Amino acid sequence: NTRLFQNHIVRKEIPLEPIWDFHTLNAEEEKQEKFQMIVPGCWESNPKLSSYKGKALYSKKVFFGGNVRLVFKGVSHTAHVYLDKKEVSYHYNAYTEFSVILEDIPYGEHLLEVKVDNTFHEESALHVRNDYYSYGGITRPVVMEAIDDMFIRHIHFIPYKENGKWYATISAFVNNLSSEEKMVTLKIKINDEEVSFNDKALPPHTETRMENSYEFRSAIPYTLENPKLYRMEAKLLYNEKEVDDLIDRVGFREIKVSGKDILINGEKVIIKGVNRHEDYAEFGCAIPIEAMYHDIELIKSLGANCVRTSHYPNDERFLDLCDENGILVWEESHARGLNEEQMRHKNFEKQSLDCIREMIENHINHPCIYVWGILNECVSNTEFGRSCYAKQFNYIKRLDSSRPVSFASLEGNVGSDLCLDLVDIVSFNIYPGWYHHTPVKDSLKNIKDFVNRTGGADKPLLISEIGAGAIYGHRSNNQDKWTEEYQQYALSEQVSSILADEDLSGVIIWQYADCRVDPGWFHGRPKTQNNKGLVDIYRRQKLAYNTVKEIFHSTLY
Ligand code: ADA
Repeated sequence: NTRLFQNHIVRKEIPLEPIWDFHTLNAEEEKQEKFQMIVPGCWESNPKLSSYKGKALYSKKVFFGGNVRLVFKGVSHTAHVYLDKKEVSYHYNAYTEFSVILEDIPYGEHLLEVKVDNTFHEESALHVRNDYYSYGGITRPVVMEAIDDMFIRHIHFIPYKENGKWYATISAFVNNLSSEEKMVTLKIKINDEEVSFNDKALPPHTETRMENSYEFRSAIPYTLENPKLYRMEAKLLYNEKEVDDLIDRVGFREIKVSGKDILINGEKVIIKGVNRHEDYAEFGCAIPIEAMYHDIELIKSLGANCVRTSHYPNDERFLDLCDENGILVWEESHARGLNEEQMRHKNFEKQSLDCIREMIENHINHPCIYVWGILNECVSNTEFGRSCYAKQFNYIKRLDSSRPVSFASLEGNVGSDLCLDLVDIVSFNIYPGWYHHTPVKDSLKNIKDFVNRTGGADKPLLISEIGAGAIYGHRSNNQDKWTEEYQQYALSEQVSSILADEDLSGVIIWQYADCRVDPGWFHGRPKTQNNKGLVDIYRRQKLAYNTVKEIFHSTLY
């Protein structure tokens, strides 16, 4: 399943069994060794391929015909899709969904193939050797759906409050694949209220957008304490017959910033969060739902109210879990630590904007998402860098102006950052007590003094990363780095200083769990992992987990 609830009653799914044929490919793209591979999954989960960087071919015979929508929730990280040996789709980036419409396919057996590449090839601007691992494979779910000539691609729902009443702007994106104009009616039901777009003409071979705002009288707001979700069911009718449907979940809540506060439904919230990579011991980035759920339980038990999806959009099932559990999500477009030369890569702009569009178009309805983030620790202190940040923020606001935007700036940019006027929330990643020994309070003062002299003054200020490394089980009382004791001490200082500072809107700890990193980082990353997790890659709790838990639980809000 791609989601944690039923998405269709009318539209039918064509089952795809999870085991695919799989071949590694050589440089000439000739088939090499054969395996069977589970989808979704990372090929690194196969002991023979645990460090395989290269190309591979997934193949599967499927019986179907007619019009079909084939959806890939994530292929890591470059994909070419073929039907009966003909290329039907290309997609770059592991962390966003893409789909292809196959029209008028004759009924019978067809060969579906996906060529996957996880190398840092020259077309790749965002997947580069980094402080996390770019896994290989069809790493998120795949679905095949039989569709009519007319189908609903998205229903976007943006709630807002006016004069004490709840409204929502609903935008529907409906496609007509046929060569004739079609008159349709779209009915959207939320709880016991129904709204509709009646007798709309869909021109041939195009997507039609319909939009309107409605009042919802019986709406119960979505809060962190009571994350009330509503089922939103859209049905498309042609000649009074139901030809397609789409079911999603929505919530009534508003995120605003006012002065230095972040407000949810008008109430100030203090962020107590964790950064999370999608990485879990032997599963790599293809985390099974049971393990995702375990993360949610550990994060809730920590007393955290936020996850930052560092540094890319997440599997939508994890967002579904956050929606259900009232956990705020800073969802981030893909990029980490790119220098100016990397940002001048010929594909950087297109790949970044594609990632932003795919993230927002697919995730806009999640009430848990309270910030759209971009470009973690990239060059926000040069004119060229600023032009990239500005372009991406403009693009986000065009796609969704209902949420604040931010980016995590580098501690080294205190004094030189040029982009703080572009955001709604100012955020800095800092490592006092780890990479340097300025006392935490002095580090915070330096940031505040600087921010107050920029376009970021009078905006909420978040510490989007802070932390220290520890190797699970490495215990000693000598206060040496990499011991669990030292990490516990450092985090206790860091987190309590931030939460005691009334000028700050909160903290997002680096990081929830240890993660694998690119081998090029081995020298500062024992075990080739980023060891700053509160839990290790198997989710075993380090001493710091309990210390942070105590601090989070004793901080109100
Ligand atoms: C940065 C970066 C993280 C991680 C962290 C660290 O702030 O955003 O991805 O690399 O530093 O562990 O040093």
